[in-house]
Amino acid sequence: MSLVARQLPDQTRLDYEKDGWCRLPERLPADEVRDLRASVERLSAQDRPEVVYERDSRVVRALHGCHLLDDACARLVRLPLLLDVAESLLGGPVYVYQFKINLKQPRRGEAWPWHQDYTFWFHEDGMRRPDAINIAVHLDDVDEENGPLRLIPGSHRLGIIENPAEGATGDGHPGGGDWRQHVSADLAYTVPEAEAVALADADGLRFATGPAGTVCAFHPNIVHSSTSNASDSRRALLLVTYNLVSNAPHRPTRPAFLVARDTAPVVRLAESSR
Ligand code: 6CS
Ligand code: FE
Repeated sequence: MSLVARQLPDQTRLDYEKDGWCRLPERLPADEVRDLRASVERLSAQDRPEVVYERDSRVVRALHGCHLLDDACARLVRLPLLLDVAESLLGGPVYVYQFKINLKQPRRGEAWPWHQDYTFWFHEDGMRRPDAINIAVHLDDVDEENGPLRLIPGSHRLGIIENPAEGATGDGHPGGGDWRQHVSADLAYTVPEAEAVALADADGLRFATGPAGTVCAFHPNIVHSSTSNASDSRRALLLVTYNLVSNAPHRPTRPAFLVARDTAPVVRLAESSR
C-alpha cells in the first residue's frame, strides 16, 4: 500500500535551509519514547562493540547500530514522522546510514567537542556529498543544564572546516583511522575551539532543548558540540542519520554499525501500525 508522505511545513523547510537545523512541530508519542527507553536499558547491559563507554569507565557513552539489534529502534526509522522529513529535505529515497544513542549520563556524561559530522563521513567512509541528514529524538527532557546539543546556525554553508592540527587525509578515501576516536570525547576531527567561538560570536548559538519526544533535524556540515553533563538528569539523544541511496559510499571500511552496508531504501510504516 503506497503511503502518501507528509508534507513538511514551509517554515520548517525554510528554517532548515537557512540555519542548517530545525525543531519539528510534532513530537514522538510518549509510548514510542517509553519503548525506546526500555531498549536503551536492554542494549546497555550487553557486552558488544556497539556499546561504547566513557573514558576509563564502564559508564555507557553511546549505543550504535541499535536499529539492527532492537525492534523498537528498527520500527522508529520507518515512522513517517522521521522518514518523511529525511526524504523531503534530501529529495529522494533514503536508507539508514548510521543509528546511535548518545546517553550523556547524569554527572558522568562527557562532552562532544566542536565538530562537523560530514568530516567523519567524508574522510573515513568516502561519502561523496553531504546528502544526508541527522534526525535527533530526545529520549529525556533536555534543558540548558544537562548538556544539550549546541549548534551554530548557518555554519552548514561553510563546507568541511579542516583542522590543520589534525592532519586529516582530506582525500575522501577511507582514512583507516581507529573508529573509537570517532565516537569518543577525544575526536579525530574537530573544529578548532577558537574558530567555533568566533563563529558563535558572529552567528549565535542555538540549544536543541525540549521535552522527551522532541524531534530535531540537523545538516551534516553544521558545527555542533555539547558540554559534559553536570546535572543529575540524563540527556539521552537518539540520532538517526539518513543518507540518499544515490550517495552511498562505494567501499566503506568502518564497522557496519557505523556505516550501513544495506543501502536499500527504507520502507515506510503505516501511521497507525503498532
Ligand atoms: O564518526 C562518525 O560517524 C560519528 N562521529 C561523530 C563525532 N559525529 C558523526 C558520527 O556520528
Ligand atoms: Fe556530531
